[in-house]
Amino acid sequence: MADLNALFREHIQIRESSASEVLSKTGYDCLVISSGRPFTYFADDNDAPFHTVPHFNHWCPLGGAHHFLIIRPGRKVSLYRYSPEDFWYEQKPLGDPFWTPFFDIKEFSNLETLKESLKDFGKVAYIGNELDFLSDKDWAMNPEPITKHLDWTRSFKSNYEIHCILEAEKLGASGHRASREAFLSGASELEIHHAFVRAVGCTDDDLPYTTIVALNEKGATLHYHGKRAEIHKGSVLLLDAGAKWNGYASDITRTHVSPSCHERFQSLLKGMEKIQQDLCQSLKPGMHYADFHHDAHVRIGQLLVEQNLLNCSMDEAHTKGYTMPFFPHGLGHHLGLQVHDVAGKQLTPQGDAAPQPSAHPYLRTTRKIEEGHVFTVEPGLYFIPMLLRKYRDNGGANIFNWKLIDELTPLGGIRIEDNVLITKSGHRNLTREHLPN
Ligand SMILES: [Mn+2]
Repeated sequence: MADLNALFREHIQIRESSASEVLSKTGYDCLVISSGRPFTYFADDNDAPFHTVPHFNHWCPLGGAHHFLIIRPGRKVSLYRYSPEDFWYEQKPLGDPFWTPFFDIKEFSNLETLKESLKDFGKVAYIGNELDFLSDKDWAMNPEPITKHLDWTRSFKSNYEIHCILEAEKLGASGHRASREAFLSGASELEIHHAFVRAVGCTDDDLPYTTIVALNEKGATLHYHGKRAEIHKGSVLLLDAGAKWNGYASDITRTHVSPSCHERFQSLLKGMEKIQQDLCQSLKPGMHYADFHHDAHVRIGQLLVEQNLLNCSMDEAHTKGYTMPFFPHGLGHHLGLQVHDVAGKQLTPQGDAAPQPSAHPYLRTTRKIEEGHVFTVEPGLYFIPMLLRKYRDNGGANIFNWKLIDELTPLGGIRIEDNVLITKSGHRNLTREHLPN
């Protein structure tokens, strides 16, 4: 069992020294970060499931609204914890979690009293969404030089964060194993989803994102959120589902086939599994994510030619863009407190944007790959009628094997996704440590 206390000590020290640096560079005395206020649906008295402001979670795993962190160079971080007496909603006691020794904790049962105590901090930079509540403060609200710097630091994961992501991988892996079994026994999308959350041991609100449980043709809708209860015994399951641990997410996709699935689709799946593993194996610091993404197109083009879906040379498959309708999304994105984590397109701590390759507008990660990054590697191959139509209508008639494409379209598509940590000399596949295949 990892020593969480020691891991967190190192994590908070990194946060403190980088906060001191940016505060002194930008001329602020104090950084205040709030955990956030709940979001209430329009014309309703129902709140959306509460998501803590990720900047807050980067410093402190505490859940719940209206807490404040006060960060001043050279001083222990203060946590003003909001804990009202309440008989409508459960207010859990703080208890004694591993992270409490690193904060000066003050409890407040009243928000106005808490606000009155937020004073004498000098020049304050505030991060959070309690802008109305704090409107009488003369603080700088979410100043970009600070938020960009904090986003940048979030893209280099500490050992504590890697530990949290690994725990999220372990939970996600158990969900994937249970879901695979459910699929092979003929379960519906809804039943497979239930198998996933039961194995993870959580509710839907605790998941890092809505599960994508797609049987057959639904795999070709990239963010399919339906849960059909009436369709059983699918030929293909595309399951994109992750778990959360202490605020950190895993984001895992597997594609499974039934034994009676179309043979060519099974060969494509084997091919994509190899491509995904080869792509992961090639990772090391210094590469550019856009080149990595391009490499995926080259390999998928080769597979499409080998499997007789494209009648052209392997070079033409990607240089002429014939892979685009089959693989229309980005190869991956940074991962951490957010599933699509921040700073994937950031070139500097100041916030300059990395150029977006014009051929790949959906790529969420366009910067150089560096030690400490955690991101997803998720190549896909889909049969999406809407994207294939334009090739069918003009010119592509001889290049694309429409007979085979039409046979495979009812099977949707393939995506395989792991979460990878970039190390000093290479990489570590965090997902495969818990879900080997
Ligand atoms: Mn993903």
